[in-house]
Amino acid sequence: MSEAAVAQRRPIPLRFAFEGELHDVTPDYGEGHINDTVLVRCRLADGSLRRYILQRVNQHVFHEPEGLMENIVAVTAWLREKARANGGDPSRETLTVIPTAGGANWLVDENGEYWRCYDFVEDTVTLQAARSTEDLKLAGRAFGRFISLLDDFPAENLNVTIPRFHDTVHRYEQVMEALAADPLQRGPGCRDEIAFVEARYGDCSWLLDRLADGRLPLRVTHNDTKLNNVLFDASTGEGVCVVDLDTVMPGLAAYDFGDAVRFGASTAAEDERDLSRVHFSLELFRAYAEGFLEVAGGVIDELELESLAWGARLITLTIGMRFLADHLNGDVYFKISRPGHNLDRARTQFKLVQDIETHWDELLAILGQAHAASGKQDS
Ligand code: ADP
Ligand code: GN1
Ligand code: MG
Repeated sequence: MSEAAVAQRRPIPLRFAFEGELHDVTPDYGEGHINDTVLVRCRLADGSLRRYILQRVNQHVFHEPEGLMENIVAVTAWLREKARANGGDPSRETLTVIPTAGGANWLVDENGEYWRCYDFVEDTVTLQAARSTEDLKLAGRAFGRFISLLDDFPAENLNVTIPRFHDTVHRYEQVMEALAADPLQRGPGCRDEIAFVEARYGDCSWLLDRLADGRLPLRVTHNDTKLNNVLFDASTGEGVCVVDLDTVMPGLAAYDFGDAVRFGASTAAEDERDLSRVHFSLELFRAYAEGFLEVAGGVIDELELESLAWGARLITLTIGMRFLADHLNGDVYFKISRPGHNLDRARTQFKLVQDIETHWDELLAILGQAHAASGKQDS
C-alpha cells in the first residue's frame, strides 16, 4: 500500500499536525446544533496535556465547505494581524487553524467529509446562559469588537456560505413551503404558530428594504452570535475569542445584534417548554446594547441604531421560523434530543418576539441611551 493510502486509513485525529502523542478524544463536545465537535487531547514530552478542537463540517447545512474554510482562514488571519497590531495576544483573540500532517488547512476524508482543527483556547469558559448582566455586556463588547475589527476587511473576498441566511422573507416562504408539503402531517399541531407568523409577514422585509436602497450598510458580520459562541477569559471574564466562524459573511449589524439578544436576553433556555418562564429581559438587553455600542457605536448612525431593535425583532422571528420549518420538515436541519424539540424552540422564539413588540418603545429608548452613553453618537 502506498504511503498516501496508509495515511488515508489513519484515524482522523492522527492526520493533523498535533503536538505530542494522541491521548484521547471526546466526541459531542459543546452544545452547538450544527457541527460535530470533538475534543482531542495530546500528551506532550513534559507529560502535560495539550487540547485541540476537531470539527466535522455539516455538509447538509454547508454545501460549499471549501469556500467556508477559505473564509475562516482569511478572517482568522485578519484578526490575528489586528491582535498583533493592537498589542494583544493573537493565540487567544482569534481561532488558530491547525494544519493537517500534509500542511493543508483542512482535511477531506475518504467519505468526502471535511474536517478542520483549532487550537483549544485555554483558561476560558463557555456560557449557555448569562450569569449576570455583566456577562452580556462583555459578550456585547466581544461581538462589537468583532464587527469593528472587520470593518475594513474586503467583504467581496468572502464566500457566501449559506445564501439568504438571515433573509426573513425567505425564511417565511420556507415555512409556507414546509407547511404545504407537510411530510409528517405536523401542520395541524402548529396552527397557532403558523397564525403568529402569518400575522407578521408585513414586518419581514424591514431590514432588507433598507439594505436594498442603501440606507443600511453591508458589513462583514458573524451571523451566529449566540452567547456560547464567545469564549470568556476564566479570570477576567472578558469575551476574548469569538468562535463558530462558519457563517461569517457580508451582512447587517442588526443580524449580529439581534441574534445575540434573542439568545442572551432571554430569561430561559432556547428550548424551554414552560413559556411562562420565557421573557425578553430589558435589563439584559440594556447590558448587551451598552457593551456592543461602547465598542462599535462609533461606526453606527441613527438608522442603523434603530435597525438594531429591528434585528432583535426580526432575527428572533427568523430563527423561530427556521425551527418551525424544521419541525414541519421532520427535523432535518437542527440536532434534536427529544420529539417536538424544534417546535418547543420555535415557541420560545415567538414568545420573545411578542415581548419585544410589547416593549418596542423601551427598546428604542435603551438603544438611544446606550449610544449616547458610548459618547460616539453622531452629533
Ligand atoms: P457549533 O457550530 O456546533 O455550534 P462551535 O464551533 O460553536 O460548534 O463549537 C462548539 C463549542 O465548542 C463552543 O460553544 C465552545 O464551547 C467550544 N469551542 C469551539 N472552539 C473552541 C476553541 N478553539 N477553544 C475552546 N473551546 C472551543
Ligand atoms: C445554529 O451552530 P450553532 O448551534 O451555534 C444555527 C444558527 C441558529 C442556532 C439556534 C449554521 O447555531 O443559525 O441561530 O443554531 N447555525 C446555522 O440555536 O444554521
Ligand atoms: Mg456554536
